[in-house]
Amino acid sequence: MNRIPTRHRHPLAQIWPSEFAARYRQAGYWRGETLAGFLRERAMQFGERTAIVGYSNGELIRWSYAQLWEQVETAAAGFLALGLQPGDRVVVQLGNMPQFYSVVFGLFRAGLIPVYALPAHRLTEITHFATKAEASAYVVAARYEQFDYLALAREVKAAQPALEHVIVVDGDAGEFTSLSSFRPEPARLPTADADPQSVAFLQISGGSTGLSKLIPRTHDDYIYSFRASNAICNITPESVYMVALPAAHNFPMSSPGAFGALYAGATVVVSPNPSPETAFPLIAAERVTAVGLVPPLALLWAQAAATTPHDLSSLQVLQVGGAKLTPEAARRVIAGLGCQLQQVFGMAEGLVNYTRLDDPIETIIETQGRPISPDDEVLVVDDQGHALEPGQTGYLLTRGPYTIRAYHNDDAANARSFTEDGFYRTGDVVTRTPQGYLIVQGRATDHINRAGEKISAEEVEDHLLAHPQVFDAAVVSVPDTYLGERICAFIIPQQGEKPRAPELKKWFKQRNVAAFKVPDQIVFVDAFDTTAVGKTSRKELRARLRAQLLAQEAAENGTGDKQ
Ligand code: OOB
Repeated sequence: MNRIPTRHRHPLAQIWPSEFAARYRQAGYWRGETLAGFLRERAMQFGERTAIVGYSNGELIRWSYAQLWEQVETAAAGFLALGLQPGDRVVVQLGNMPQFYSVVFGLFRAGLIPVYALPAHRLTEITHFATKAEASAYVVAARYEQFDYLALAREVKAAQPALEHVIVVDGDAGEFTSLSSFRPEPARLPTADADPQSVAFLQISGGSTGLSKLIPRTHDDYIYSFRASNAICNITPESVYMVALPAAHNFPMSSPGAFGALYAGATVVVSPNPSPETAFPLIAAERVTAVGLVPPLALLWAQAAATTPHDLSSLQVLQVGGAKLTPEAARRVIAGLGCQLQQVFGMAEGLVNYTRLDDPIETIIETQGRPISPDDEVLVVDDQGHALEPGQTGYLLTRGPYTIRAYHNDDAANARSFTEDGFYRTGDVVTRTPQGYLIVQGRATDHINRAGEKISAEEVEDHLLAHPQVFDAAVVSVPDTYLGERICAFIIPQQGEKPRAPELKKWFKQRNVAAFKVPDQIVFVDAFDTTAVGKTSRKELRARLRAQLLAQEAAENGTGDKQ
């Protein structure tokens, strides 16, 4: 047995000081519900209503609440029959398919802990999550978007032997376990629900330094965030919510997302990908009422809506978040789709801000909304950590009833990311209006927000530095018309050698990392000009290179994106 014995694992916990926990319970935010518990209740309440619609192996599947719950219980029993023990962590890497929900709720039902990976992640990331979370199992689809996950699973298993089981949700499972081999065995299932204060799953952060950190969220805090989101976003049993972004992202999961929709007894429609070609016919056929998108997709949809033959008139609310939607883009989205726009500024660590549906149009266009909860504490501070007045711009810190106090198993990140009194340093630079709305101006940390996907500059640099022909590398974000930001790598080649840009891009594939981390633009330089005496920090260097590039592009009259 390679399994990491329970007693040797890092304990999972997310702990708020007792006076805060008492206040959040007193205020009715934390109600002692669990993720599996609420779905069981909905199955009893809404048995025959449609819970989930989506494609699996090219076939449209439609599950009622009762059927979804049956799938959940079968999955739970199957995981436990493999020998997995409550508390074991399971890396889940599934695309947008109905089984995403039967698997994760099945894990909740069994007391197992999903660790969410994205379909784009590759060996490097999956091994990191599996190692960091001390995972015992890995759930994949055989193929998704032309990629062979069985081959990846073999590599992951070789790299991380403690990961004992691979479960394949559809297609040929090869030497691994097929989800369809799971049988309902009610006797195996725990009779008691999980502790509502316990950690339900590990979400991944859009790491600003190095590899992603793991975010432990509890049943109580997460359920509060989507229950309160439902009220703000007007999600009712009649709503039809579409998941168009990757299902494992916090935004389409809980803001209010699929979990909010299921909590409300609404219908979740899972679009296999976010392209208008795929999503528009589903919107028309299922009468979708709400969907969340990142800004580049919202602009694409607004453009495609002008000529589409599909009837999009059921759409009531288009939520846009994950990256900054400029006022100009907001106007274009409203004009193109003709439905209500809602800006969403959130983070997997917790805090979520929404513009309200009845806000004045200027607020909806110009701001990224205000927090969900009256108990979300928001501080905007200067370099010295002093609180600033409304209207001034500074660093956003926050704590509250659904914002974590610590990452999992990462003392260094925790020391950096949280103040002594438990505020999370979001890394975002914002202005708060006198009405308490936030306007995102930029960020303090060096990551690239590429179409909503957060990429650590340091992580990309590390991959480049591993290349034999690279002497030094600095990676920066550059404004991009389509992506919002793109990844630009400045490279000093080794003496006498000059790698070609396409080769460097291929290098990332060889390194087995997600394709969204590959630099979009590569600029070769002879040296980094260190004008200051002594060693310049990476942060300053990146800022200077970025400024030089922007100045140069402006001088060339912004002739569009470069390769
Ligand atoms: C969402 O979550 P993450 O964890 O992928 O990324 C969080 C970061 C924020 O700190 C901020 O830098 C950026 O993404 N961000 C925005 C934004 N929404 C997120 N920046 C500007 N404007 C916005 N509207 O991205 C996320 C989680 C839940 C709901 C929505 C988004």
